[in-house]
Amino acid sequence: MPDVVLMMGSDSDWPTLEPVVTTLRELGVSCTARVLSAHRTPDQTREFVAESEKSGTRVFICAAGVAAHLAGAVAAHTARPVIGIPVASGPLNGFDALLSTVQMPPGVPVATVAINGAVNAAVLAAQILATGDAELSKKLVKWRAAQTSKVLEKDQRLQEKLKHP
Ligand code: RP5
Repeated sequence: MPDVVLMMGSDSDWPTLEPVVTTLRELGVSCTARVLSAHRTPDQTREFVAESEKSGTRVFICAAGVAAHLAGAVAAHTARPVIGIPVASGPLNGFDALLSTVQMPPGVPVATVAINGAVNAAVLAAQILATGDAELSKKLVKWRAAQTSKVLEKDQRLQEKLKHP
């Protein structure tokens, strides 16, 4: 089993979550993705968490919309870090999922990123793994430096536009 597993409540969440996989791949972190729901497939969800933990998964990323209990349900079954992504689906645009994901009782944490925060979930997972992996730590520093360069280039382009309107 890869270091990171991404679990999502529905395949309708996938377009929002694809950047989790692309970002982890950019960083060279092994990952897989599954559709498993806390409400619709509770037994399979519990079994998958136990199986993943046994075979070496180190971080779980769980994403769901509306009454989003997937991350909390997974956190109830593992002591490995769980990152929650509230997904904006349904009439409340993710506010419901945000509260369902973030408001965990003391003792069962879910590290919740922003609504639809796929990239940050991937980066956070990599940062957790990098605490024990010097190579990955270097890759993360490079990835952040590339991000800095992109912003500086954008600023440069804006300055040029302002000079020559
Ligand atoms: C949640 O319900 C899923 O995570 C998804 O965001 C939402 C809608 O699911 P579908 O009806 O599209 O399967 O459990």
